[in-house]
Amino acid sequence: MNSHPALQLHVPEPTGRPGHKTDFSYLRLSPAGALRRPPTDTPAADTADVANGLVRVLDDQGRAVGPWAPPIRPERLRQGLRAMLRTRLFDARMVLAQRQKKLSFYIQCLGEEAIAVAQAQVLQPGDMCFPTYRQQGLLLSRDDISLSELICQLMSNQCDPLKGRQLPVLHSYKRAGFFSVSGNLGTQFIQAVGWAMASAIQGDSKIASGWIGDGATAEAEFTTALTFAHVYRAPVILNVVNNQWAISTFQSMAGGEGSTFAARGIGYGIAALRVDGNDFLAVHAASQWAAERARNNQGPTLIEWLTYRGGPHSTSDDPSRYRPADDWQHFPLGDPIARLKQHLIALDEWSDERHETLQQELQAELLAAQQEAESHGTLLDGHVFSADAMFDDVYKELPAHLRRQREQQHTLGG
Ligand SMILES: Cc1ncc(C[n+]2csc(CCOP(=O)(O)OP(=O)(O)O)c2C)c(N)n1
Repeated sequence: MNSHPALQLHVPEPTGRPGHKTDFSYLRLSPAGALRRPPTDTPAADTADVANGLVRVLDDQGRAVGPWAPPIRPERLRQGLRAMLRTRLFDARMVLAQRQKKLSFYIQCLGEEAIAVAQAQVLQPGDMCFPTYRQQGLLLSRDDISLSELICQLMSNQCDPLKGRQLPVLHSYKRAGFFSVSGNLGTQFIQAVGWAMASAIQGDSKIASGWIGDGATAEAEFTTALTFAHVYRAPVILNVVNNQWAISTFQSMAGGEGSTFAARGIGYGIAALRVDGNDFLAVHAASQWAAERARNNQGPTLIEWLTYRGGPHSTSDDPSRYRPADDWQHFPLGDPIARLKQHLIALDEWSDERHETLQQELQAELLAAQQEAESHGTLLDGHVFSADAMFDDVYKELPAHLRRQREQQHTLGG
C-alpha cells in the first residue's frame, strides 16, 4: 500500500488581496543598526547574515544608528532629498500629462526614489549604469540632464533625443552613464557584467551598476549574469530592486518565498547584502560598500533593495484589481522621502518650511521644463519626430533595401 500523501503543487499567493490586508511579517525585518558591517574583502560565503537579514540605518525616530551609518555631510543628504522630491514631482506631473493624452505611456517609481538617487551619489563619472525603466532617479538627480529634453523623449516630439523611436521612459544617456533602456526584461543585467569585464580587460578603474526587478530575476539573464560576474570577478554592482510586485504578480512567484533574492548571490559565489531600500542612508552605505569592493578588484556584489512599488506598474495598470488599495501606507519600511526628511529635521538641518519652499521651487522648475518641451509638440498636436529619420541608425550605413523603403515612404507622402 502506498503510504505517501497525494502530491500537491504549491502556487505562491500574496497574503493581501483587494479587501484583505497584507501581512507584512513575511519581510522578516531586522531592527535599524542590528547588522554588522563586514570588511569589503569578505568572501561571499561569509555574507550569509547580511544577505538574509536587513541592513538598516535610520530608526523609527529618524536617527542614524549602527555600523552602517555612513559618514555623510548634511549637504549631501539635502541634495539627496532634493533629487528624490524632484523625481517624485516629475513622475506625478508626467502621469498627469499621460492622462491628458500629451504622452502615450509613463512609468513612475513612487516609493523607490531612494535607491537610484543614493546610488547615483556614490557612483563616479565614467561608471555605467544599466537601468530598467524604473531608475529615472539616476537621471533626475543630475543637473546636466535637461528636464525638458527628458519630457521631449516622453512626448516623442520634434526635440526627442531618441528621434521618436522609443517608447516613453526608455531613455538613453551615454554621457551620463545611463545605458539605453530596453523593453526586454533582464537583458541589461548581462550587459552590465560584460561592460564591467571590458573595463577590467582594459585595466580601467570604472565600474558598472546593473539593475533588475524582483520579477525579472526569474529571467535566464539573471543567472547568466551572476555566473559571469562571479567567474571573472567583474567590477559590477548587481542591484535587485524588490518592490514586491511584477505587475500583478507577487514577488513570491519569482522565488522570493522563504528565501531572499540577496541570498542567491551566495550560491553563485557573490557577496550579497539585503538592504532597506527606503532608507537613504542605508542605500548610500551599501552602495559605497559594493562600489569599494568593485573598485578594489574584490569582486561583484549582489544587493537586494527591499522596497514597495507605491504606484501602479505603469499608466496601463490598475493595482486595485490585485492588491489592497492602501497597501503602501502599511508597508513597514515607510516612505523614503518622509524618512530622510525626518532624519534631517532631527539633525536640525531641515524644516517643514524649507521642505515646502523646496517643493515650490521644484514645481516651478518642472512647469517651465514642461512648457518648453510642449513648445516642441505633444502627442495631442501630432508634432512627432520627422519620419525621415525612421530608417537611419538601423545599421551604421543605410543599406540599399532601406534606402528603397525610405524613397517609397516619400512617394507615399510620409
Ligand atoms: C522578456 C520580457 N518578458 C515580459 C515582459 C513584460 N513585462 C514588462 S514589465 C514586467 C514586470 C517586471 O517586474 P519586475 O522585474 O519586478 O520590475 P518592476 O516593474 O516591478 O520594477 C513584465 C512581465 C517584458 N517586457 N520582457
